[in-house]
Amino acid sequence: MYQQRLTKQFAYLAFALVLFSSVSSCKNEDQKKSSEPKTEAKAEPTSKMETPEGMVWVEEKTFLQGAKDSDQYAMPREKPAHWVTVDGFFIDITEVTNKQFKAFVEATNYITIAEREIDWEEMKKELPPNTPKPHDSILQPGSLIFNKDVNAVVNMENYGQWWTWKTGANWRHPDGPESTIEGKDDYPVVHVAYQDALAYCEWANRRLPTEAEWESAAQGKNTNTIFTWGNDAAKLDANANTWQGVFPTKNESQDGFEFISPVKSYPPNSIGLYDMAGNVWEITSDFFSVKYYSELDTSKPIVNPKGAATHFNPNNPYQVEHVMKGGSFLCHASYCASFRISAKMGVSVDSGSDHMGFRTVATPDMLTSKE
Ligand SMILES: [Ca+2]
Ligand SMILES: [Ca+2]
Repeated sequence: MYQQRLTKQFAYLAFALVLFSSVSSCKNEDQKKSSEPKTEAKAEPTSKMETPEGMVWVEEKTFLQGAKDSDQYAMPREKPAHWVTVDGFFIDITEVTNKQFKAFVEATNYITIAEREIDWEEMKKELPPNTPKPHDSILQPGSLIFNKDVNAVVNMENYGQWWTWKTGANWRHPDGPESTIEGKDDYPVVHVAYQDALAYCEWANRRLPTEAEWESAAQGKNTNTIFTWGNDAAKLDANANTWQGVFPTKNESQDGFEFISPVKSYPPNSIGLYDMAGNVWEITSDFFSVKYYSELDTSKPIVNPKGAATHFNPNNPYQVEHVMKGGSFLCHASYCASFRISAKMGVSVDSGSDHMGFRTVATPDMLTSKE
C-alpha cells in the first residue's frame, strides 16, 4: 500500500518536474493596454551571407510581442503586448528532426537526460522539502508520455490524469522501450530537455532562439497577427497539428494526425517555417516568468529582449524553467490554445516529454566566427 502510494506520489512529482506547471493560470484577466507603437515594422536587407542549409533569414523588425487585444485566449502571462525590435537572424525551417539529432549523438556519444540514471540527491532539490524518496524501481531513467488510454477526467486542473512517467522512454524510444524511431527520420526529436538542446546547439554551432526571436519568426511577413498564418482561427486545422474533439479523451484528428507528425506535414508560414504552431513545443533560451511582461517598461520598444532576469512560477517554485512556444499535437482551444504566437508555458531545464522538441537559430557573427 505504501509502495502504491509512493508510486502515485512519484508519478505526480515526476510530472511536476516537467510540464504545465503554469496551467493553473489559464484563466483570463482584464487585459492591460499595450503602449502605443513608436515605430513601424521595417524591412531590412537580407543578409549577404549564404543561408545555411535548412534555415531561412528572419529580417529585423519591430513588432508587438505578447498577446494581441483581439486574442480571446490570451493569458495573463502573455500581457501586456509590447513593442520589441529584434535583429535579423537565421532559423531552422523545421523542428530538429530525429535524423539531425541522431547525427549529433553519433558524432559526440551524447547521452540525453532521459537516458541517464536518476540522481535522487539532485532530484530532490527540485521537489518540495521533505518529499520522500520513491522506491528504486521507480527511480529509473525515463520520460513523460501522454496517456493515450485516458477515457475520463474528473478535473482539468489535474493534468496528472493524462500524463504517465514511462521508464525507458527517450528520444530513441518515444513511446517506451518497445517503440523505435526507425522510419521516422523526418519526425521531430522528442524527450530532449533544455540541457540536451543546448548540447546539440553547441555541436551544431547554433543556439536556441529567444522568445522574441521565436515570435518574430512566427510572425514572418505578417504584422502582429495572433496565429502564424494570420488571424483566422478557422484555419487552424489546415495549418497545424493540434487536437480536435474533446481533450484529453477524444481525438477526432480532423487535421490528419492523431499524434506527432513528420515535419513539413502542414503548410509553411509566410517565410517558409513549418510547424511554428503545433506538432511539438519548442524550447527557447528565455527564463519562464509569469510576471515578466507585467514588470516591463513598455514606454519604448525593447531591443533584442532576452527574457526575464530569472525564472518565476508560483506553481513550480523549486525548478529553473524556460519558455517553450508553439504548442503541440495535444493542444486544443479548450485548454490554453497554445497554438497562438504569444502563448507560452514553462519547462524545467532537465525535463522532456513526447510532445516537446526545439529548433535552432544562428546569427551572422556565429557563422563567421566559425570560419
Ligand atoms: Ca492532430
Ligand atoms: Ca512546433
